[in-house]
Amino acid sequence: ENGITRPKGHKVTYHYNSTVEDMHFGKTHPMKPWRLTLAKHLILGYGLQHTMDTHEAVAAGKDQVSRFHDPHYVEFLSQVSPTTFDELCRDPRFAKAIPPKHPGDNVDLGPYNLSTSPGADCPVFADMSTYLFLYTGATLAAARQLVSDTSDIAINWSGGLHHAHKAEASGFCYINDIVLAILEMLKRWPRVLYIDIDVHHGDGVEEAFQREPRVMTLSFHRYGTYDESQPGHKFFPGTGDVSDRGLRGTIGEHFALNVPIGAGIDDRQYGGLFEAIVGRAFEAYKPSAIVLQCGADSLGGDRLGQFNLNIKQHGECIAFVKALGVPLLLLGGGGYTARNVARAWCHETALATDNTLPPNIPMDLIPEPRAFQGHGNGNGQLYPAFPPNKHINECKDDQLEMMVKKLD
Ligand code: ZLM
Ligand code: CA
Ligand code: ZN
Repeated sequence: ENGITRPKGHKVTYHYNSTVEDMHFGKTHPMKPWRLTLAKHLILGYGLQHTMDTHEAVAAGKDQVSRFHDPHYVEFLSQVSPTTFDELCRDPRFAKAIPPKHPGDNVDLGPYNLSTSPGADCPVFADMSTYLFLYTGATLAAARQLVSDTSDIAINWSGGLHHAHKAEASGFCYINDIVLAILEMLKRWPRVLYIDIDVHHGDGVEEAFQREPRVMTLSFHRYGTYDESQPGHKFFPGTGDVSDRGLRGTIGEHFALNVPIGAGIDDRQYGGLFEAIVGRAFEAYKPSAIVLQCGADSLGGDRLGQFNLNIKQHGECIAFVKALGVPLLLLGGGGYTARNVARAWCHETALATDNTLPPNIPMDLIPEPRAFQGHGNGNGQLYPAFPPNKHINECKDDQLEMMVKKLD
């Protein structure tokens, strides 16, 4: 009755778990799983659940996670909590994973870059194991859905945690669900293209497949000096220069692409880069399936990001990839201004199901509108005008053009 319909000709599945949404990394930690509740409530408010099959995720098994991660690390993650952490640190099996302390470190790091200090990027928090194995379970279920042809587009907004390494947590990421999903997809398909529009470099995924020509990784990200007052301090994680093209001297060389970008890039510049590069990569590589990490920290007004994209352009990236017509796994990732993350991922769920949403949020349809009113200036608009990030626009058109040529 509100014009929301099922897509014709393709099927979408939505993978979620409410337990994941209730987790807390710590009071002021930028990663807020409740942004997923905001997104879900917007999606339900518009009635998009009727346009796709929804699947409640079950936890991934340790054996599944060990297909990429070190089994000791997986064991540690399966047992860790604020109460077991100290005891696990004394366990000789994990002792060698504790990094040496550098003078000036302001947080104590335990094994695998985990820490109970509140200021850590990868804190140990209550029910953390449950959280980790559930978001991973959701991504694996989504990947299996594509592999078995029971879905054409599978969505898990709680996944996309691209920084996790084989035996190390990094940048709010503990289990690399993306790598595990791609491994699942390689059981059926010869080539998988991974595209990453999170504002940070997708280093964990790139590293995992740096010797693997069956996976092409392509990340767009902020790269370079973080701000003028701190010369030498690089935007996290500091990798992903244009010259970084996969491991030299292996058959994986040339199957990684990186698009390092200055602060303040706008919609027109980003859209031009994205369509030129993704279009050429698709033509040349001919992937059988695509995994798209849709990190929403590339939006303007993000608490950590430095780009100035509007939801419209962020969504156009998703629409462009969808139009390529191969099985597609849509994952979340970063995104630190929660109300904008919810707006973006709701809009992108609508795009996946061929729906167009009205610009005003129908507040009466949202199960708990209080959730929107309570956080920030919820102005009832799905596509608000962003406060641009304060950064000077470092992006010059001629430099961006040069990059497209360099990548050719
Ligand atoms: N310090 N609290 C993106 C991952 C970005 C490394 C500098 C820790 C923060 C940040 C943590 C509560 C994705 C770095 C930062 C402070 C060494 C990063 C806890 C604020 C807080 O208030 C905070 C006390 C914390 C962390 C800011 N960390 C901002 N940027 C990055 C990691 C993840 O979006 O790509 C995918 C989900 N880390 O810059 C430091 C160098 C640790
Ligand atoms: Ca990226
Ligand atoms: Zn990010």
